[in-house]
Amino acid sequence: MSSRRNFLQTAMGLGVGVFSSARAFASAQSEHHHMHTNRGMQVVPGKRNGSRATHPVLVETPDLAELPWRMEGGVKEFHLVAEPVKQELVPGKVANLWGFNGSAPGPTIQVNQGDRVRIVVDNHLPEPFSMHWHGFEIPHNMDGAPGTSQDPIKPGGRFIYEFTLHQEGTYFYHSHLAMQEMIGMLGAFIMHPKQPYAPGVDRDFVILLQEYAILPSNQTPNSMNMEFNWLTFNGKTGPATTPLVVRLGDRVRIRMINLGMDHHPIHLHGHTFVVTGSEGGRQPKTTWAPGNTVLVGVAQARDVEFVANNPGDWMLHCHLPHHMMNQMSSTVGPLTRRPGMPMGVSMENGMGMLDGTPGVPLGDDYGPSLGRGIGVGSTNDQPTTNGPLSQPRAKEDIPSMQGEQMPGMQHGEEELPENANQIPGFPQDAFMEGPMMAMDKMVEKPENYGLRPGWSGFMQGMMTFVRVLTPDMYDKIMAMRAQKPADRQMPMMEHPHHGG
Ligand SMILES: [Cu+2]
Repeated sequence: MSSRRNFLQTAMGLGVGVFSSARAFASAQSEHHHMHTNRGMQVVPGKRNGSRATHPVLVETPDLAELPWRMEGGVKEFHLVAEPVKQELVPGKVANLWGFNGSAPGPTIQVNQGDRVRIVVDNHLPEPFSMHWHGFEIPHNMDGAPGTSQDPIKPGGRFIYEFTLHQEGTYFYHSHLAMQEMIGMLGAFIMHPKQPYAPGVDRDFVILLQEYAILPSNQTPNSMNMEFNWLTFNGKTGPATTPLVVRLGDRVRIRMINLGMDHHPIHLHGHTFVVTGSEGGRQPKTTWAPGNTVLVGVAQARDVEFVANNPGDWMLHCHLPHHMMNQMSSTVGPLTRRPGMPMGVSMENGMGMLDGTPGVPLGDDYGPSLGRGIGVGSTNDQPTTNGPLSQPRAKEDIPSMQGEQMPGMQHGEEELPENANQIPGFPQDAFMEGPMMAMDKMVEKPENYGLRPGWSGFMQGMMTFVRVLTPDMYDKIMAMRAQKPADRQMPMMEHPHHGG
Protein backbone atom coordinates (compact mmCIF):
# COMPACT_ATOMS: atom_id res chain seq x y z
CA MET A 1 0.00 0.00 0.00
CA SER A 2 1.49 3.30 -1.01
CA SER A 3 2.14 6.01 1.52
CA ARG A 4 -0.24 8.22 -0.41
CA ARG A 5 -3.00 5.74 0.18
CA ASN A 6 -2.20 5.73 3.88
CA PHE A 7 -2.33 9.47 3.92
CA LEU A 8 -5.70 9.46 2.20
CA GLN A 9 -7.15 7.00 4.65
CA THR A 10 -5.93 9.00 7.60
CA ALA A 11 -7.34 12.18 6.15
CA MET A 12 -10.58 10.45 5.36
CA GLY A 13 -10.93 9.17 8.88
CA LEU A 14 -10.53 12.67 10.15
CA GLY A 15 -13.11 14.02 7.75
CA VAL A 16 -15.57 11.34 8.67
CA GLY A 17 -15.11 12.03 12.36
CA VAL A 18 -15.71 15.72 12.09
CA PHE A 19 -19.00 15.19 10.41
CA SER A 20 -20.34 11.96 11.79
CA SER A 21 -20.02 11.81 15.53
CA ALA A 22 -20.83 13.97 18.46
CA ARG A 23 -17.61 12.76 20.04
CA ALA A 24 -15.53 14.29 17.28
CA PHE A 25 -17.54 17.45 17.60
CA ALA A 26 -16.81 17.58 21.32
CA SER A 27 -13.09 17.09 20.79
CA ALA A 28 -13.13 19.85 18.23
CA GLN A 29 -14.61 22.11 20.87
CA SER A 30 -11.59 21.66 23.06
CA GLU A 31 -9.38 23.19 20.39
CA HIS A 32 -10.23 26.74 21.24
CA HIS A 33 -9.05 29.51 18.94
CA HIS A 34 -7.93 27.05 16.35
CA MET A 35 -9.25 27.43 12.84
CA HIS A 36 -10.80 24.32 11.34
CA THR A 37 -11.10 23.56 7.74
CA ASN A 38 -12.14 20.62 5.63
CA ARG A 39 -9.79 21.62 2.86
CA GLY A 40 -7.35 18.98 1.79
CA MET A 41 -9.89 16.35 2.60
CA GLN A 42 -12.04 17.38 -0.29
CA VAL A 43 -10.29 15.06 -2.72
CA VAL A 44 -11.13 12.10 -0.56
CA PRO A 45 -13.99 10.00 -1.85
CA GLY A 46 -16.17 7.94 0.41
CA LYS A 47 -15.19 4.54 1.73
CA ARG A 48 -14.22 2.03 -0.91
CA ASN A 49 -14.23 -1.06 1.26
CA GLY A 50 -16.86 -2.81 -0.75
CA SER A 51 -19.83 -0.96 0.59
CA ARG A 52 -20.90 2.57 -0.04
CA ALA A 53 -20.27 5.26 2.52
CA THR A 54 -22.85 5.20 5.28
CA HIS A 55 -21.87 8.61 6.57
CA PRO A 56 -22.12 12.03 4.94
CA VAL A 57 -19.08 12.85 2.81
CA LEU A 58 -17.85 16.40 2.64
CA VAL A 59 -19.09 18.46 -0.25
CA GLU A 60 -16.68 19.78 -2.85
CA THR A 61 -17.29 23.10 -4.56
CA PRO A 62 -15.02 23.12 -7.62
CA ASP A 63 -13.21 26.43 -8.13
CA LEU A 64 -14.31 27.82 -4.75
CA ALA A 65 -12.87 27.67 -1.26
CA GLU A 66 -14.45 26.37 1.89
CA LEU A 67 -14.96 28.69 4.84
CA PRO A 68 -12.99 27.61 7.95
CA TRP A 69 -14.44 28.01 11.42
CA ARG A 70 -13.28 28.11 15.03
CA MET A 71 -15.04 26.69 18.06
CA GLU A 72 -16.03 29.31 20.64
CA GLY A 73 -17.83 27.91 23.68
CA GLY A 74 -19.67 25.24 21.75
CA VAL A 75 -20.51 27.54 18.85
CA LYS A 76 -19.05 27.13 15.36
CA GLU A 77 -17.89 30.59 14.44
CA PHE A 78 -17.44 31.70 10.85
CA HIS A 79 -16.25 35.01 9.46
CA LEU A 80 -17.54 36.43 6.19
CA VAL A 81 -16.37 39.68 4.62
CA ALA A 82 -18.58 41.25 1.96
CA GLU A 83 -16.29 43.02 -0.47
CA PRO A 84 -15.59 43.93 -4.09
CA VAL A 85 -13.62 41.17 -5.82
CA LYS A 86 -11.85 40.56 -9.11
CA GLN A 87 -13.24 37.29 -10.38
CA GLU A 88 -11.57 35.69 -13.37
CA LEU A 89 -14.42 34.10 -15.26
CA VAL A 90 -12.13 32.59 -17.88
CA PRO A 91 -8.51 33.43 -18.75
CA GLY A 92 -8.55 36.93 -20.20
CA LYS A 93 -11.91 37.95 -18.71
CA VAL A 94 -11.72 39.38 -15.21
CA ALA A 95 -14.96 40.80 -13.85
CA ASN A 96 -15.47 43.41 -11.13
CA LEU A 97 -17.92 41.59 -8.91
CA TRP A 98 -19.01 41.83 -5.31
CA GLY A 99 -18.59 38.70 -3.25
CA PHE A 100 -17.26 37.32 0.01
CA ASN A 101 -13.72 36.64 1.24
CA GLY A 102 -12.15 37.23 -2.15
CA SER A 103 -14.47 35.41 -4.51
CA ALA A 104 -17.92 35.55 -6.06
CA PRO A 105 -19.63 33.30 -5.15
CA GLY A 106 -18.21 33.28 -1.66
CA PRO A 107 -16.75 30.24 0.11
CA THR A 108 -18.92 27.25 0.94
CA ILE A 109 -20.04 26.74 4.53
CA GLN A 110 -20.57 23.18 5.82
CA VAL A 111 -22.18 22.43 9.15
CA ASN A 112 -23.99 19.58 10.86
CA GLN A 113 -27.70 19.51 11.56
CA GLY A 114 -28.14 20.68 15.12
CA ASP A 115 -25.07 22.92 15.17
CA ARG A 116 -25.13 26.27 16.89
CA VAL A 117 -23.37 28.66 14.50
CA ARG A 118 -22.20 32.25 14.71
CA ILE A 119 -21.39 34.14 11.56
CA VAL A 120 -19.53 37.40 11.93
CA VAL A 121 -20.30 39.46 8.84
CA ASP A 122 -18.21 42.51 7.99
CA ASN A 123 -19.31 44.96 5.34
CA HIS A 124 -16.39 46.17 3.24
CA LEU A 125 -18.66 47.34 0.45
CA PRO A 126 -19.12 51.02 -0.40
CA GLU A 127 -22.83 50.81 0.55
CA PRO A 128 -25.12 49.17 3.11
CA PHE A 129 -26.07 45.52 2.85
CA SER A 130 -27.45 42.69 4.92
CA MET A 131 -27.10 38.95 4.75
CA HIS A 132 -30.02 36.64 4.24
CA TRP A 133 -29.91 32.96 5.17
CA HIS A 134 -32.08 31.51 2.45
CA GLY A 135 -34.62 28.98 3.72
CA PHE A 136 -33.31 28.91 7.30
CA GLU A 137 -35.92 28.44 10.00
CA ILE A 138 -34.31 30.83 12.45
CA PRO A 139 -35.49 33.77 14.59
CA HIS A 140 -36.80 36.72 12.60
CA ASN A 141 -34.15 39.14 13.84
CA MET A 142 -31.49 36.86 12.29
CA ASP A 143 -33.18 36.70 8.85
CA GLY A 144 -31.17 39.53 7.28
CA ALA A 145 -34.01 41.31 5.53
CA PRO A 146 -32.72 44.89 5.44
CA GLY A 147 -34.97 47.50 6.99
CA THR A 148 -37.59 44.96 8.05
CA SER A 149 -35.77 42.45 10.24
CA GLN A 150 -32.65 44.50 10.94
CA ASP A 151 -30.93 47.75 10.06
CA PRO A 152 -28.72 47.35 7.03
CA ILE A 153 -25.04 46.88 7.91
CA LYS A 154 -23.33 50.17 7.17
CA PRO A 155 -20.12 50.33 5.12
CA GLY A 156 -17.33 49.41 7.53
CA GLY A 157 -19.88 47.91 9.89
CA ARG A 158 -20.38 44.46 11.33
CA PHE A 159 -23.37 42.30 12.23
CA ILE A 160 -23.13 39.06 14.16
CA TYR A 161 -25.64 36.41 13.21
CA GLU A 162 -26.16 33.49 15.56
CA PHE A 163 -28.63 30.62 15.40
CA THR A 164 -29.12 26.90 15.92
CA LEU A 165 -29.74 24.87 12.78
CA HIS A 166 -32.24 22.07 12.99
CA GLN A 167 -32.58 21.57 9.23
CA GLU A 168 -30.58 19.49 6.76
CA GLY A 169 -29.94 19.97 3.06
CA THR A 170 -28.67 22.43 0.45
CA TYR A 171 -29.06 26.04 1.49
CA PHE A 172 -27.36 29.30 0.62
CA TYR A 173 -26.55 32.77 1.84
CA HIS A 174 -26.87 35.97 -0.15
CA SER A 175 -27.20 39.70 0.12
CA HIS A 176 -30.84 40.65 0.39
CA LEU A 177 -30.49 43.66 -1.88
CA ALA A 178 -31.50 42.79 -5.41
CA MET A 179 -28.78 44.46 -7.40
CA GLN A 180 -26.13 43.15 -5.03
CA GLU A 181 -27.45 39.65 -5.73
CA MET A 182 -26.92 40.30 -9.42
CA ILE A 183 -23.30 41.33 -9.00
CA GLY A 184 -22.31 38.11 -7.32
CA MET A 185 -23.23 38.07 -3.62
CA LEU A 186 -24.05 34.41 -3.10
CA GLY A 187 -22.59 31.39 -1.31
CA ALA A 188 -23.48 27.78 -0.50
CA PHE A 189 -24.47 26.67 3.01
CA ILE A 190 -24.63 22.92 3.37
CA MET A 191 -26.26 21.31 6.41
CA HIS A 192 -25.24 17.67 6.78
CA PRO A 193 -27.98 15.46 8.23
CA LYS A 194 -27.79 13.88 11.68
CA GLN A 195 -29.23 10.71 10.24
CA PRO A 196 -27.18 9.95 7.11
CA TYR A 197 -29.09 9.89 3.83
CA ALA A 198 -29.65 6.45 2.35
CA PRO A 199 -28.20 5.40 0.06
CA GLY A 200 -24.98 7.24 0.85
CA VAL A 201 -22.89 8.79 -1.89
CA ASP A 202 -19.19 8.57 -2.67
CA ARG A 203 -18.91 12.11 -3.97
CA ASP A 204 -20.93 15.21 -3.23
CA PHE A 205 -20.55 18.37 -5.34
CA VAL A 206 -21.96 21.90 -5.19
CA ILE A 207 -22.51 24.11 -8.23
CA LEU A 208 -23.75 27.70 -7.92
CA LEU A 209 -25.39 29.21 -10.99
CA GLN A 210 -25.00 32.91 -11.80
CA GLU A 211 -25.20 35.21 -14.80
CA TYR A 212 -23.79 38.60 -15.74
CA ALA A 213 -24.21 41.18 -18.48
CA ILE A 214 -20.76 42.52 -19.30
CA LEU A 215 -20.21 44.30 -22.57
CA PRO A 216 -17.21 43.35 -24.67
CA SER A 217 -14.07 45.15 -23.44
CA ASN A 218 -15.81 45.93 -20.12
CA GLN A 219 -15.22 44.44 -16.70
CA THR A 220 -18.18 45.60 -14.64
CA PRO A 221 -21.56 43.92 -15.04
CA ASN A 222 -24.68 45.93 -15.73
CA SER A 223 -26.86 44.43 -13.02
CA MET A 224 -29.98 46.14 -14.40
CA ASN A 225 -29.67 44.39 -17.72
CA MET A 226 -31.72 41.33 -18.58
CA GLU A 227 -29.70 39.94 -21.45
CA PHE A 228 -26.81 37.95 -20.03
CA ASN A 229 -23.66 37.09 -21.88
CA TRP A 230 -21.57 35.52 -19.11
CA LEU A 231 -23.02 32.43 -17.47
CA THR A 232 -21.10 30.81 -14.64
CA PHE A 233 -20.74 27.62 -12.61
CA ASN A 234 -19.04 28.50 -9.32
CA GLY A 235 -17.81 31.81 -10.72
CA LYS A 236 -16.20 30.26 -13.78
CA THR A 237 -17.38 29.92 -17.31
CA GLY A 238 -16.48 27.12 -19.73
CA PRO A 239 -13.74 26.07 -20.44
CA ALA A 240 -12.38 27.42 -17.13
CA THR A 241 -14.86 25.40 -15.05
CA THR A 242 -13.11 22.55 -13.24
CA PRO A 243 -14.61 19.17 -14.16
CA LEU A 244 -16.15 16.90 -11.55
CA VAL A 245 -13.82 13.91 -11.59
CA VAL A 246 -15.33 10.68 -10.28
CA ARG A 247 -14.45 7.02 -10.30
CA LEU A 248 -16.42 4.56 -12.38
CA GLY A 249 -19.15 3.10 -10.16
CA ASP A 250 -19.28 5.97 -7.69
CA ARG A 251 -22.65 7.17 -6.50
CA VAL A 252 -22.57 10.92 -7.03
CA ARG A 253 -24.64 13.79 -5.69
CA ILE A 254 -24.64 17.19 -7.36
CA ARG A 255 -26.30 20.06 -5.50
CA MET A 256 -27.19 23.01 -7.71
CA ILE A 257 -28.13 26.46 -6.45
CA ASN A 258 -29.50 29.24 -8.64
CA LEU A 259 -29.61 32.94 -7.93
CA GLY A 260 -30.12 35.14 -10.94
CA MET A 261 -32.77 36.28 -13.39
CA ASP A 262 -33.18 33.01 -15.29
CA HIS A 263 -34.14 29.44 -14.56
CA HIS A 264 -31.57 26.95 -15.73
CA PRO A 265 -32.40 23.48 -17.08
CA ILE A 266 -29.24 21.59 -16.14
CA HIS A 267 -28.61 18.56 -18.29
CA LEU A 268 -26.28 15.62 -17.73
CA HIS A 269 -25.08 13.46 -20.60
CA GLY A 270 -24.82 9.68 -20.50
CA HIS A 271 -26.63 9.08 -17.22
CA THR A 272 -30.06 9.09 -15.64
CA PHE A 273 -30.38 10.77 -12.27
CA VAL A 274 -33.07 11.21 -9.66
CA VAL A 275 -33.89 14.48 -7.93
CA THR A 276 -33.41 13.82 -4.22
CA GLY A 277 -33.62 17.24 -2.65
CA SER A 278 -34.70 20.84 -3.00
CA GLU A 279 -33.96 24.10 -1.22
CA GLY A 280 -36.19 22.68 1.52
CA GLY A 281 -33.99 19.63 2.22
CA ARG A 282 -34.21 15.94 1.42
CA GLN A 283 -37.24 14.73 -0.51
CA PRO A 284 -39.02 11.45 0.23
CA LYS A 285 -37.80 8.58 -1.93
CA THR A 286 -41.28 8.11 -3.35
CA THR A 287 -40.83 11.40 -5.23
CA TRP A 288 -37.55 10.47 -6.92
CA ALA A 289 -38.47 10.44 -10.58
CA PRO A 290 -35.80 9.63 -13.16
CA GLY A 291 -34.53 12.30 -15.54
CA ASN A 292 -31.45 13.76 -17.16
CA THR A 293 -32.41 17.45 -16.99
CA VAL A 294 -33.46 19.32 -13.89
CA LEU A 295 -34.90 22.81 -13.92
CA VAL A 296 -33.21 24.84 -11.22
CA GLY A 297 -35.46 27.82 -10.79
CA VAL A 298 -34.42 31.19 -9.42
CA ALA A 299 -33.87 31.01 -5.64
CA GLN A 300 -34.09 27.23 -5.74
CA ALA A 301 -31.69 24.40 -5.03
CA ARG A 302 -31.89 20.94 -6.55
CA ASP A 303 -29.93 17.85 -5.51
CA VAL A 304 -29.55 15.06 -8.04
CA GLU A 305 -27.99 11.62 -7.54
CA PHE A 306 -26.82 8.96 -9.95
CA VAL A 307 -24.47 6.04 -10.21
CA ALA A 308 -21.61 6.99 -12.50
CA ASN A 309 -21.67 3.71 -14.35
CA ASN A 310 -20.90 4.94 -17.87
CA PRO A 311 -17.25 5.76 -18.50
CA GLY A 312 -16.46 8.94 -20.41
CA ASP A 313 -16.11 12.71 -20.19
CA TRP A 314 -19.77 13.64 -19.95
CA MET A 315 -21.02 17.17 -20.33
CA LEU A 316 -23.02 18.79 -17.56
CA HIS A 317 -24.54 22.04 -18.76
CA CYS A 318 -27.42 24.45 -18.81
CA HIS A 319 -29.49 23.64 -21.86
CA LEU A 320 -30.66 27.17 -22.61
CA PRO A 321 -28.78 27.76 -25.85
CA HIS A 322 -27.72 31.29 -24.94
CA HIS A 323 -26.32 29.96 -21.69
CA MET A 324 -23.90 27.71 -23.57
CA MET A 325 -21.91 30.64 -24.88
CA ASN A 326 -19.46 33.27 -23.71
CA GLN A 327 -19.50 36.96 -24.55
CA MET A 328 -22.87 36.38 -26.16
CA SER A 329 -24.34 39.67 -27.25
CA SER A 330 -26.87 40.83 -29.77
CA THR A 331 -24.81 40.97 -32.88
CA VAL A 332 -21.72 39.03 -32.07
CA GLY A 333 -22.03 36.55 -34.92
CA PRO A 334 -22.23 39.04 -37.76
CA LEU A 335 -19.75 41.30 -36.02
CA THR A 336 -17.08 38.69 -36.34
CA ARG A 337 -17.54 38.83 -40.08
CA ARG A 338 -17.90 42.51 -40.66
CA PRO A 339 -17.45 44.84 -37.71
CA GLY A 340 -20.25 47.29 -37.30
CA MET A 341 -22.91 45.40 -39.20
CA PRO A 342 -26.15 46.98 -37.99
CA MET A 343 -28.94 45.05 -36.35
CA GLY A 344 -31.56 47.00 -34.44
CA VAL A 345 -29.86 49.65 -32.38
CA SER A 346 -26.31 49.49 -31.13
CA MET A 347 -24.99 46.72 -28.93
CA GLU A 348 -24.78 49.11 -25.99
CA ASN A 349 -28.42 50.06 -26.30
CA GLY A 350 -29.45 46.53 -27.05
CA MET A 351 -27.93 45.45 -23.76
CA GLY A 352 -29.42 48.33 -21.85
CA MET A 353 -26.33 50.47 -21.45
CA LEU A 354 -27.33 54.10 -21.45
CA ASP A 355 -24.48 55.85 -23.15
CA GLY A 356 -25.44 59.48 -22.79
CA THR A 357 -27.42 59.74 -25.99
CA PRO A 358 -30.18 62.28 -25.45
CA GLY A 359 -33.55 60.93 -24.46
CA VAL A 360 -35.12 59.09 -21.57
CA PRO A 361 -34.47 55.43 -20.90
CA LEU A 362 -37.91 54.29 -21.96
CA GLY A 363 -38.30 56.79 -24.77
CA ASP A 364 -38.24 56.07 -28.48
CA ASP A 365 -34.47 56.23 -28.55
CA TYR A 366 -34.10 53.24 -26.28
CA GLY A 367 -37.42 51.76 -25.24
CA PRO A 368 -37.91 48.75 -27.46
CA SER A 369 -34.26 47.82 -27.34
CA LEU A 370 -33.68 47.76 -23.61
CA GLY A 371 -33.11 44.54 -21.80
CA ARG A 372 -33.92 41.49 -23.86
CA GLY A 373 -34.90 43.52 -26.90
CA ILE A 374 -32.17 42.51 -29.28
CA GLY A 375 -33.45 44.91 -31.85
CA VAL A 376 -36.82 43.22 -32.22
CA GLY A 377 -39.45 45.91 -32.69
CA SER A 378 -36.79 48.56 -32.67
CA THR A 379 -37.51 51.75 -34.53
CA ASN A 380 -34.09 51.32 -36.06
CA ASP A 381 -35.00 47.91 -37.39
CA GLN A 382 -32.64 46.58 -40.01
CA PRO A 383 -32.53 43.38 -41.97
CA THR A 384 -30.83 40.86 -39.73
CA THR A 385 -29.51 38.64 -42.45
CA ASN A 386 -25.94 37.74 -41.93
CA GLY A 387 -25.73 37.26 -45.65
CA PRO A 388 -24.76 40.05 -47.93
CA LEU A 389 -21.06 39.93 -47.39
CA SER A 390 -19.27 39.62 -50.62
CA GLN A 391 -17.04 36.61 -50.90
CA PRO A 392 -13.89 38.69 -51.45
CA ARG A 393 -14.72 40.79 -48.41
CA ALA A 394 -15.25 37.73 -46.25
CA LYS A 395 -11.94 36.32 -47.35
CA GLU A 396 -10.33 39.56 -46.36
CA ASP A 397 -11.98 39.67 -42.94
CA ILE A 398 -11.76 36.10 -41.74
CA PRO A 399 -7.97 35.69 -41.62
CA SER A 400 -7.62 39.03 -39.89
CA MET A 401 -9.52 37.66 -36.90
CA GLN A 402 -6.69 35.36 -35.99
CA GLY A 403 -4.41 38.23 -35.13
CA GLU A 404 -6.84 39.34 -32.46
CA GLN A 405 -6.77 36.09 -30.58
CA MET A 406 -5.08 35.85 -27.24
CA PRO A 407 -1.76 34.16 -26.89
CA GLY A 408 -2.19 30.54 -25.96
CA MET A 409 -5.26 30.03 -28.05
CA GLN A 410 -5.06 27.37 -30.66
CA HIS A 411 -5.51 28.45 -34.23
CA GLY A 412 -7.14 26.33 -36.82
CA GLU A 413 -7.53 26.55 -40.53
CA GLU A 414 -10.83 27.79 -41.83
CA GLU A 415 -12.94 24.78 -42.62
CA LEU A 416 -15.85 26.57 -44.21
CA PRO A 417 -17.26 26.09 -47.66
CA GLU A 418 -16.55 28.77 -50.26
CA ASN A 419 -20.14 29.93 -50.33
CA ALA A 420 -20.69 30.07 -46.55
CA ASN A 421 -21.38 33.79 -46.57
CA GLN A 422 -24.13 33.38 -49.12
CA ILE A 423 -26.17 31.11 -46.88
CA PRO A 424 -28.81 33.09 -44.92
CA GLY A 425 -28.28 32.66 -41.22
CA PHE A 426 -24.52 32.17 -41.43
CA PRO A 427 -22.71 32.36 -39.10
CA GLN A 428 -24.47 30.67 -36.24
CA ASP A 429 -21.97 28.58 -34.32
CA ALA A 430 -19.20 28.95 -36.86
CA PHE A 431 -18.34 32.30 -35.30
CA MET A 432 -16.89 30.36 -32.42
CA GLU A 433 -14.82 28.27 -34.86
CA GLY A 434 -14.42 25.27 -32.58
CA PRO A 435 -10.73 24.38 -32.35
CA MET A 436 -9.75 27.86 -33.45
CA MET A 437 -11.14 29.17 -30.15
CA ALA A 438 -9.61 26.36 -28.13
CA MET A 439 -7.40 27.26 -25.20
CA ASP A 440 -6.54 23.86 -23.75
CA LYS A 441 -3.17 25.05 -22.52
CA MET A 442 -4.52 28.17 -20.79
CA VAL A 443 -6.94 26.15 -18.69
CA GLU A 444 -4.70 23.14 -18.17
CA LYS A 445 -5.10 21.47 -14.76
CA PRO A 446 -5.11 17.91 -13.46
CA GLU A 447 -8.88 17.63 -13.77
CA ASN A 448 -8.61 18.36 -17.51
CA TYR A 449 -5.85 15.85 -18.10
CA GLY A 450 -6.50 13.50 -20.99
CA LEU A 451 -9.46 15.33 -22.48
CA ARG A 452 -9.75 15.27 -26.24
CA PRO A 453 -7.36 17.83 -27.80
CA GLY A 454 -9.22 21.01 -28.74
CA TRP A 455 -12.00 20.26 -26.23
CA SER A 456 -11.88 23.76 -24.76
CA GLY A 457 -13.09 25.32 -28.00
CA PHE A 458 -16.46 23.73 -27.42
CA MET A 459 -16.99 24.50 -23.75
CA GLN A 460 -18.56 27.83 -22.96
CA GLY A 461 -20.94 29.37 -20.47
CA MET A 462 -22.61 27.05 -17.98
CA MET A 463 -20.71 23.94 -19.01
CA THR A 464 -18.49 21.47 -17.26
CA PHE A 465 -17.76 17.77 -17.35
CA VAL A 466 -18.59 14.87 -15.14
CA ARG A 467 -15.57 12.73 -15.92
CA VAL A 468 -16.37 9.10 -15.13
CA LEU A 469 -12.95 7.50 -15.10
CA THR A 470 -11.53 4.02 -14.81
CA PRO A 471 -9.57 3.48 -11.58
CA ASP A 472 -6.19 3.89 -13.33
CA MET A 473 -6.99 7.25 -14.84
CA TYR A 474 -8.82 8.40 -11.74
CA ASP A 475 -5.86 7.61 -9.49
CA LYS A 476 -3.49 9.30 -11.90
CA ILE A 477 -5.48 12.53 -11.86
CA MET A 478 -5.92 12.47 -8.09
CA ALA A 479 -2.17 11.97 -7.69
CA MET A 480 -1.50 14.98 -9.94
CA ARG A 481 -4.03 17.02 -8.02
CA ALA A 482 -2.36 16.21 -4.71
CA GLN A 483 0.93 17.66 -5.91
CA LYS A 484 1.80 21.32 -5.62
CA PRO A 485 1.33 22.95 -9.01
CA ALA A 486 5.07 23.58 -9.29
CA ASP A 487 5.87 19.93 -8.66
CA ARG A 488 3.25 18.55 -10.96
CA GLN A 489 4.46 15.95 -13.38
CA MET A 490 1.86 16.57 -15.98
CA PRO A 491 2.64 14.94 -19.27
CA MET A 492 2.25 17.36 -22.14
CA MET A 493 -1.17 17.35 -23.60
CA GLU A 494 -1.57 16.56 -27.23
CA HIS A 495 -2.64 19.49 -29.31
CA PRO A 496 -4.09 19.33 -32.77
CA HIS A 497 -1.78 20.28 -35.60
CA HIS A 498 -3.36 21.97 -38.49
CA GLY A 499 -2.44 21.99 -42.11
CA GLY A 500 -0.37 18.84 -41.77
CU1 LIG B 1 -29.23 28.62 -18.15
